[in-house]
Amino acid sequence: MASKKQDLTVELRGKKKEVALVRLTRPAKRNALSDGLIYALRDAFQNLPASVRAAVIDGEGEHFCAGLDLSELKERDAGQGVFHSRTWHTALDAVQYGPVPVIAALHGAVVGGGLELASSAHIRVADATTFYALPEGTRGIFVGGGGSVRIPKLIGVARMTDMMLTGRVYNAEDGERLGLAQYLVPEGQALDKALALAERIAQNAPLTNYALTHALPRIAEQPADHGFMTEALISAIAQAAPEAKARVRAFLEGKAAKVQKG
Ligand code: 1HE
Repeated sequence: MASKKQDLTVELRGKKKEVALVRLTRPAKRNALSDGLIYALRDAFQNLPASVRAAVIDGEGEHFCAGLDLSELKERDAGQGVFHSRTWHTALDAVQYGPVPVIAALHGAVVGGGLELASSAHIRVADATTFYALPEGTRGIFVGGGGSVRIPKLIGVARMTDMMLTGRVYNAEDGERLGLAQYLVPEGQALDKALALAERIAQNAPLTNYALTHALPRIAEQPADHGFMTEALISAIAQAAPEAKARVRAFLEGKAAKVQKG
């Protein structure tokens, strides 16, 4: 089952349709993010079917995403520019703070707004062809899709500043070493790896996944004292769920998997 909006498809995978594969399908323009595509992304993540427990984003063709559609960067005045940036914020917030964990499967160019989109996912899997850049600096503009908030959390302010000031491009190995991606796989294998991770994540208790995607990033922003309190609240809520009790009981009865050496 697949649905199609502007340059975007949503396909449900898995026995219970528990994984949504959200694909950018504008390869002729390197999946550049037009306004229509940004709205389609927002709508897709705000309207995931109830069966979905995890999602994967990928891009059709040789590149994940070339960022903002530069052909639409016409003469916006300052007010329209603010509105445009806020539209991106809404869409990428729908990715980060939607109902389920999201994994970005990366290959080829992950640049500008493409890196902003990838940064809004919870896990990034990159194949060996992946490269990362923030060409905004050299195009006389600035990030506007939440990159200045999210990217420093992955690689630090100094590295992002360098990428924008100098146009520095990081390759796939650099990206994994620095924390732009958590997984590095051979060419052509990012989607399969991301789908396998999504399938595994989909088996977690939904409340644990929700705590990880909604509570953890907020706890990390809180002063420690507030963070400890929020942690106590969310962990108490998670462990009170019948599903948590059943999972712990299964382990104690020797019916659940042990942690295996990595
Ligand atoms: C585009 C875009 C785009 C390609 N907007 N049309 N992003 C950038 O500055 C990156 C610009 N793109 C590139 O550097 C390269 O296209 C790539 C490295 C991504 C891919 O190179 P390549 O050789 O595979 O493709 P290409 O021949 O450059 O592009 C194929 C077509 O896609 C071509 O159009 P055509 O009609 O001539 O075939 C390109 O014009 C088109 N295309 N990228 C529009 N980005 C919220 S603020 C975010 C701010 C930003 O993201 S700024 C960074 C924008």
